[in-house]
Amino acid sequence: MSAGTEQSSGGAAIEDGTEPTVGRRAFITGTVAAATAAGATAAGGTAAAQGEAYQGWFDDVDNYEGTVDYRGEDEVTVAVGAGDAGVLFDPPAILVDPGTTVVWEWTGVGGTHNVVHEPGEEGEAAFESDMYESEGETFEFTFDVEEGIFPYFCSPHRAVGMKGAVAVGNVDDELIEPSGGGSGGDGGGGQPLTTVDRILAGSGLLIGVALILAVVRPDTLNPDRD
Ligand SMILES: [Cu+2]
Repeated sequence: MSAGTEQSSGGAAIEDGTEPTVGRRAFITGTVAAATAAGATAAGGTAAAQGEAYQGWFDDVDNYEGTVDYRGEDEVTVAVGAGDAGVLFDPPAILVDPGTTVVWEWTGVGGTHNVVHEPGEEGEAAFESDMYESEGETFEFTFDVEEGIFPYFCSPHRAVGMKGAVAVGNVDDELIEPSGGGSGGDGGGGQPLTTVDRILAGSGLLIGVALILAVVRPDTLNPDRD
């Protein structure tokens, strides 16, 4: 697996420290290198997981994190023109039951969009919408198949990653719970902080700073200790 090759760079940094003054500097360098290697390994693992179900289709899609599981619903809505620039589908990857109708609804952001099935080498597109720009326009398609994955894209914005996929039946991917319709999801989030909250938050920050200072202070790494 690739994890092994990622980690080797950390070891090399320590082995290079052949001078007599190795002590503290080598230790710190080694720690930083190990942390970096761990981060690189984690990122690599995520990328590998994404490729399997959709064969790389989502590699350049900014808002893809997994497949939102809408099984049990007769009708599912996907936004056309999401994200800051309005050039994303949201959610980009969904899982539905056979016979479910997917409704793409235009947000009015990002210019003109369409929804076009990418059939790969197997043949004709199963669905292709007209071009729309205005908020509230819709296009729908009912997936009357037992199983399958239907990648699709927006023609004007395919090159910037405006791509999605509908999986029917099941999919080999990380499944995400639907967020619940977008209204009132996180109730208390907008309330202002009380004074007590601020003091608690402030002291937490101070403790964090104190811990960092304690770690960095030279006498905590005293080479004469033994
Ligand atoms: Cu578009």
